[in-house]
Amino acid sequence: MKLLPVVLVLLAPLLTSCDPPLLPLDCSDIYNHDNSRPSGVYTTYPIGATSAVQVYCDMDSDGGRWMVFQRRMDGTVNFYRVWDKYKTGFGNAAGEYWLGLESLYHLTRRKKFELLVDMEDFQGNKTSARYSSFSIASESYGYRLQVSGFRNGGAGDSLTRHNGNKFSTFDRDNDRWALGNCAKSHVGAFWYNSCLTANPNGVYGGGAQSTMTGVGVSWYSWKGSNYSLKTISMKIRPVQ
Ligand SMILES: [Ca+2]
Repeated sequence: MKLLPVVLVLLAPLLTSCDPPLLPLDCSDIYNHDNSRPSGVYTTYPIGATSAVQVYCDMDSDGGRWMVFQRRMDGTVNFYRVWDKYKTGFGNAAGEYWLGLESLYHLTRRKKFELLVDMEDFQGNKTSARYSSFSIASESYGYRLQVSGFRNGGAGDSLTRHNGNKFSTFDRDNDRWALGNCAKSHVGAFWYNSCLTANPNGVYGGGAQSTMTGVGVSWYSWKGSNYSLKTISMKIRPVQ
């Protein structure tokens, strides 16, 4: 009867030495390990130990812990890309980038996430939209989007219309427009319906565009279909 505590005490150092090294899945894991970490670029492992990927963590907005999976800010990265690039990701975590659908799928499969979309126009006005639930399906289901629970931060809701749609690129037409390809006609890649109320991966260009209708970086419920935003970022964090 007296042996058990002794055995546990002897085993304790062994058990703790078996703890795996910290391999954060997302920005929330980084924050929870050390909540003094500032916003910036961090290495995460959304798919597993061999899948190190650089991401931008927003540790400031509304309590922080946000993992950015999409960001436009200066037009330096081309977002008109093929399916395989949207699957694996591209760009630079310190600037414009797309994390990758495969990483997003593995993240949202493991935990329940909420979504924040931050945006800014060329006059310096900033606003946002928030969704209490965000996940995507696997590639065999076209990375179908599940988004719900809209809460207005001033930008209005331009994403609920995309709920339930598969992802489409110019070389992979999964949209609901039978007569054409939304990714081609709107020069982007997204969970297109037939076709869109938001085009975060559209063509980067300055503000109001009279000659580039519907192809800019848009969020219809805030600035309409012909205004291409200065910045937009889509970020997720686990629901606590
Ligand atoms: Ca189509």
